[in-house]
Amino acid sequence: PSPQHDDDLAVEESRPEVKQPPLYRVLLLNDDYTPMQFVVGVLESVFRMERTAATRVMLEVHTKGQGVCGVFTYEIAETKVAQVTSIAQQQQHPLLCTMEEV
Ligand code: TYC
Repeated sequence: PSPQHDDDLAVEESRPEVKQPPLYRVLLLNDDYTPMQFVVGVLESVFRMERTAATRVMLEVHTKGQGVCGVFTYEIAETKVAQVTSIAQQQQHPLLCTMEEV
């Protein structure tokens, strides 16, 4: 690459080579029907949370309407949303999971 941009200059080598990718929050939304234990299980399996953290996030969603499951790059966030949606649909729960740029 031509040395016209700062990122290409050898004297700037201690700086990151490229910009950080955009990040996305994955959110769970509350509903009246999905069992609490199912939501805790989803947070443990899809988001690799310990039972205590999963229970805390589930209760935050339950009381506040939504909650953050984690922050990821686009493809990882998209995959986790798809995993949650698939598991919920298989079990016929109306659980909704979405993502938004941080
Ligand atoms: N509100 C649900 C209940 O009372 C529990 C629940 C929590 C549902 C979190 C969805 O994302 C959710 N059974």
